Amino acid sequence: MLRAALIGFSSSGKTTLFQLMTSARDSPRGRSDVNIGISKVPDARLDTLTAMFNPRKRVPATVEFTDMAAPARAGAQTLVDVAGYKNADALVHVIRAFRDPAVPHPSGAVDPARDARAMEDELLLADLGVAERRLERIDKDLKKARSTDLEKERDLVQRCRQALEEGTPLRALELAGEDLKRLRGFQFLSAKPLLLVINLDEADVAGVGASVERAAEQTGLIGFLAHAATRAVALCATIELEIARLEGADAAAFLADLGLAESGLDRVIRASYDLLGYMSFFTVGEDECRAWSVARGTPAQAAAGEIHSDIQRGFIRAEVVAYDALIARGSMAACREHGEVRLEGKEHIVQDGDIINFRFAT
Ligand SMILES: Nc1nc2c(ncn2[C@@H]2O[C@H](COP(=O)(O)OP(=O)(O)O)[C@@H](O)[C@H]2O)c(=O)[nH]1
Ligand SMILES: [Mg+2]
Repeated sequence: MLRAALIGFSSSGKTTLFQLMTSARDSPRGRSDVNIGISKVPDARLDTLTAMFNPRKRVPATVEFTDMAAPARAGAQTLVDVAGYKNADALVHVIRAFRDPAVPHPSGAVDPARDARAMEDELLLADLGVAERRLERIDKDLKKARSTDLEKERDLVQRCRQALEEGTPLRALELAGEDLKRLRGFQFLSAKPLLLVINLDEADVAGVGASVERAAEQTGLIGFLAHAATRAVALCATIELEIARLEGADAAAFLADLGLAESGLDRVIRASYDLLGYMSFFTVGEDECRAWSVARGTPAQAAAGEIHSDIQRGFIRAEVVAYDALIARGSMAACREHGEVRLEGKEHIVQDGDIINFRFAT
């Protein structure tokens, strides 16, 4: 499951957004300052499959959101201590753009671009600390014994340190392959994909809010959209909360009034999903129709592991039908007749929308 952490300065709207996004809520044991909740990934294909198979259960893919008490302003608290950020696949930075004088801004004035930069600086600083500590450790170890592996790691971490010192977030290095693997263990915060949620003023939703570009332009955040592994969504958390309380048809009418095609909830989840290059495959049957999320490029055997480690271990074959083929033929039986159910091996790369039946031995 995809895990996203909400970050942002105090009173930016994190908890409001969290309430909007998630149904379940709880705190890890002994901590009242952390909320963890689950969001369902909206996917019309799952609705279509559910209508086709009429299963007892319909289970969408999910995203986990974490909301924590955060620094009141830049520098007030180091982020690196916060384990929840480190374990996240992506960071969702909630940026205050609403003006409401009844909610004081911790830095005195509303300035979205300043907050975005300040948060980036926090991430860079936290990572710089991690990189420096690691380099000290590596140097010590290299004095004791030579190791080409450690030397490679030193070169990489030095490259990271240099980037951080120059103010470049590690996500901009677009590391791949072995470098990426080496870096994974560090959980560098600035290496994580970043979603900016521009929390607009009520008055701006219907106008600038209808397009992210316009909202980013108006709030001075347009420059950030060009950054690597960075995306933005513009919404007004309090209005979205109102919409979420309405019934389906009323909610749709409210959205249409504002000139919006999709709720903020759906946009945030979709953007997080895209940002990480996630996609869905489906399992179908009378018992349940279910969406599973995996990163693009995931082979069939690893995808099976999303469902159960036994299925991954005992993997024999995957029976795969493309979503469009199933919809065009109308049933699994018809797909079988037309040779559209393929038998794939463990290396087969799962495609978005694949309907898969895993064959496995236990
Ligand atoms: N006017 C307005 N107020 C908001 C909006 N989003 C959040 N707030 C208010 O700002 C205050 C702080 O919000 P909260 O979600 O607790 O911020 P957090 O500290 O980042 O978790 C609350 O009183 C919210 O009701 C918004 O879009 N517009
Ligand atoms: Mg909060």
